Amino acid sequence: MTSVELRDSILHHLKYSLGKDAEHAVTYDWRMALSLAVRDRITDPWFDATRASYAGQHKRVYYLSMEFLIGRLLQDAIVNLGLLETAQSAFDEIGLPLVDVLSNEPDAALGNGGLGRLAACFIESLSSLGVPAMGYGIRYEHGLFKQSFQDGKQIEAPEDWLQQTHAWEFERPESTYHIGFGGTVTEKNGRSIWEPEDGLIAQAFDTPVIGWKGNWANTLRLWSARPTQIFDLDQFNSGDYIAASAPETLARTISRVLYPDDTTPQGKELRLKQEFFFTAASLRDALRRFDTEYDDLRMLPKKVAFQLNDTHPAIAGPELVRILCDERGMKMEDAITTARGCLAYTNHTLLPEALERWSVDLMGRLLPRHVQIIEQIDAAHAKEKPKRTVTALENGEVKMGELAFIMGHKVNGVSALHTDLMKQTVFKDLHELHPDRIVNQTNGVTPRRWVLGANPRLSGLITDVLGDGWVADLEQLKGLEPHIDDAGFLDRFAAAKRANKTDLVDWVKETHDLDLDPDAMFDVQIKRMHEYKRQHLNILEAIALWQEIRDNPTGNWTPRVKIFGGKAAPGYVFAKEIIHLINDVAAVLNADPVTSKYLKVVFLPNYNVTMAERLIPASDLSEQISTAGKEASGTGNMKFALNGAPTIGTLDGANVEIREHVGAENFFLFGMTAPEVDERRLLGDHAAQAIAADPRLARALDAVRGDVFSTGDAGRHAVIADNLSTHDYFVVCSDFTDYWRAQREVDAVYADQNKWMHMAALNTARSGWFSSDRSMRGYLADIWNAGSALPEK
Ligand code: 6GP
Repeated sequence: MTSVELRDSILHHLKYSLGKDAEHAVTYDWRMALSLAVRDRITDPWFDATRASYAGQHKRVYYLSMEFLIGRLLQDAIVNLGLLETAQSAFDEIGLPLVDVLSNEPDAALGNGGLGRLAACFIESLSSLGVPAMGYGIRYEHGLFKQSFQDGKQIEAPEDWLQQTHAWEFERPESTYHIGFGGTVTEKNGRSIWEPEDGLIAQAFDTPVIGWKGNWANTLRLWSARPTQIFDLDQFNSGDYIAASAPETLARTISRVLYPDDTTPQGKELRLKQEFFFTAASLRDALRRFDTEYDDLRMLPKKVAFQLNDTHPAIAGPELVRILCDERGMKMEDAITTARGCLAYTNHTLLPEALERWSVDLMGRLLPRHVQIIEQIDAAHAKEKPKRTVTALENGEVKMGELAFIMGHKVNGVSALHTDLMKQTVFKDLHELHPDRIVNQTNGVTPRRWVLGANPRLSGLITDVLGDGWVADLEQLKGLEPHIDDAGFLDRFAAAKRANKTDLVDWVKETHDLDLDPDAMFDVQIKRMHEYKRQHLNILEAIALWQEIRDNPTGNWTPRVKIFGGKAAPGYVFAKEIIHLINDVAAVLNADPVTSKYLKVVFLPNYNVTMAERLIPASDLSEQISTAGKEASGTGNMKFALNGAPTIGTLDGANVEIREHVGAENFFLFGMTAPEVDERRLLGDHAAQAIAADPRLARALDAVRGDVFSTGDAGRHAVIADNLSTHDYFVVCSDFTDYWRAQREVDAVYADQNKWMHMAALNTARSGWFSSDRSMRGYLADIWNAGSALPEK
């Protein structure tokens, strides 16, 4: 497509789809027109992919996920279609900067963090690999809340991405399913029949997801809830307008808002309804597609794979059994075996509080038949493993992790360490019963969005050296290694980083009126706020460093900017305290005339996918400092390494594998290992011991406890100091001293820019394994037994 053709298509959509004339069009109109013009280019490959999937009778992969943290889609689509330069020239002619148009798009935040972003990377990779696949989720009206700060405290406001038309989606008024709740189960001719009392309609909205080079496109199908009946006309006529629209309001509530909890579920009825709602609709939809092609249900495991993204869709097990058995007449045991053949489960966290459990009372009220079926699943499992069994139903609760495990033919962890820990801890008993069921699939990230799209400068350099094959085959980045010492390579590498940093500096100045020095080290921790991720360890180190610089202001300090970004779940009080502390510390440090040229702290509000795309290419140091054993994998860690930011980190999650790939000498390791953490906790006074042994730590904690960072409100951060000095479950104090040491090592290397850039470049060259294409190939081979529908090249 030429830029003239694209321009004409944009102008056509501006006029005929948006009803605007160019003279009066605002950025929003141009962005919509460009999106529609680009969407047109996706439609043919999308249809072709659908046809090819049917024609080849390929096995289909269905990725069931409560969250898809897709972010902005326009640039991604343009990049994958190879239209970036074309779009650039089209807008040069129109007379508008393309960046302004692209940044007009809202950031679709239909997820909380890692789990949701992973789903988005996976869907893109499946398209790039040409695998017939579909993502199924919920079309939340309101995504993750917007975060702002008032006096340093987090304020939440509703997110509103659907206020504007969503340019990418196609509404499917014909693709609807009735989803029931409640009611009774009756027996007729030996069959159980569930007669729900209430119900609502799930309606599909499709977003095409185009793969690299536009060769294949899959669908992200999101369900929206609507009532079976719009409103009660009698009530309306009698004047009771509110009661008349009650059923509508109730139904729509189901897809109204994303639960803002990351890794800690809330046992709320609405949440269970959301889970059943999207899972049941997705299963029905997939079975309808299967029925158009095959007439033998026993073919199901050969032709259909359902991946459960954590336990949120785990009700898929009993629901699929119910359909096969009650509705399609399969024998219960066959139904269980058939369902298991299709289902697999990914676990994303070992935090005990994160494992979903529903009271049997609640589930029985909403899904009476499913509780019966879960009992039968347990009974069948006990029969299969008569010696010693583990059940999903226990003590009046349904344990969704156990249910997903028992109903999945494979269960996977998301990094090597996490998978091992799964076997030793949460699923120890089940693993002993089914030693072949647990497999590892280390996470990955899509290079299209996280390198090519987000970091055009670095990508340009890589492509100059290697050609563009690396984009679809990220391990080719290894080919950079022999060039690192070529004349000019490191200079170009450093220049790209420097220019990215300058862009960030300009943006921070413009949006937050803060002055940052692009020569300072940009030390970045961006992720959800959680005690296990230990943002408080990071800020304690900043405080200690500040105190030390004040003691010795003429010392040879390496200038640093500590950048934070991340949201706390609205109900997670302690995480919000940490945000407050970081903001208060920032205010004091940044105003200090003596130290601020060496050390600044910035907490950027409303961290989201778009901000990550801006920050990661401009980062020097990646903070991955979770308590060992707690971060299942991490995926931000991979994005930083790929973009040439070495890690300071613990041996946790995928950090372990990143360190193996980039080399121990290119990774700043500190802290206890997972077994050491467990052992340390056995000491009742581990925090007190650590504080007594390290005067720096003691002094930093004193500053937190006192009024150094709480002008006019002395003691407002004492909760944090007290928590850390007493039980300190996440062993912040015990890891502090080694963290401090590793940070000083970072300073020393950074002071030698040649050495630093060498290390940074090696991080890029050796991180190609962390592509989500590699993850997807692993799932295809080890879990789904499926493959690409594209002809081999
Ligand atoms: C996250 C894990 O915390 C993170 O370590 C991992 O990289 C990511 O999943 C993708 O696997 N877990 C969640 O976001 C979550 O909500 C229930 O788990």
